[in-house]
Amino acid sequence: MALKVYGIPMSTCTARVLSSIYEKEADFQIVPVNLQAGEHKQPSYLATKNPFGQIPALEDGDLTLSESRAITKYVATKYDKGTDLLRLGNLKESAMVGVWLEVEAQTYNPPISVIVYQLVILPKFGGTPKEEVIKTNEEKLAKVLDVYEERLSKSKYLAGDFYSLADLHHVPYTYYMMKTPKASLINSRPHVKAWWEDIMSRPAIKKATEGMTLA
Ligand code: GS8
Repeated sequence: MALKVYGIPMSTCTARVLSSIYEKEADFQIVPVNLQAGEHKQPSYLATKNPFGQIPALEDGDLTLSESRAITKYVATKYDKGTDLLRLGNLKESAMVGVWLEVEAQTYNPPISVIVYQLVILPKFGGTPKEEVIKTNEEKLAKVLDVYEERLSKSKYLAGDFYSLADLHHVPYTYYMMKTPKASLINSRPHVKAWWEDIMSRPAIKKATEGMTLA
């Protein structure tokens, strides 16, 4: 039975889920959620998809999941075919994937999601970006990316010399930031830039980002 993804491809967290599904070559269908109409805040969505009223959600038979990063882990674990995203057959490698999954969620995502909100999402809805907020988060992200530059000078990908879910989780927000002048944060660091270009050359990531039309 095909997976059902509730969301919209232009949403960052939906794109994260779609990236993992494409990497695993799994069958799926997307069930669009009309955010403008507030469909994600309706009692039936809250009761059956996500009590926090957000996209994406995943349905696989009688299992319903929310939280994009939990969904990608489920997809990566469930399917043998496609890219080995978790390296579960190798304890040390999978532990390193775990480390960099945490780094993305706890350290990279907080500043980059603010930058993308300010420069991409807010202007789409008529808001004005706050320079001070952008500057603070740019400084934070620059420090994080200095660590990435060092790391990626020693290994091709974050968890080691293999592409993993940890790299994939960076895709959606980085993709939108690369459409802004803050792309310089990536482009000014040669190893980070090469890593990003490598990720973007992957067929699964090309497909997932095709739908990211917000920027
Ligand atoms: C965040 C989901 C989220 O922010 C996850 O799935 O990773 N931690 C969660 N969803 C946003 C769209 S971002 O692509 C959303 O649903 N926004 C509408 C709203 O909050 O009302």
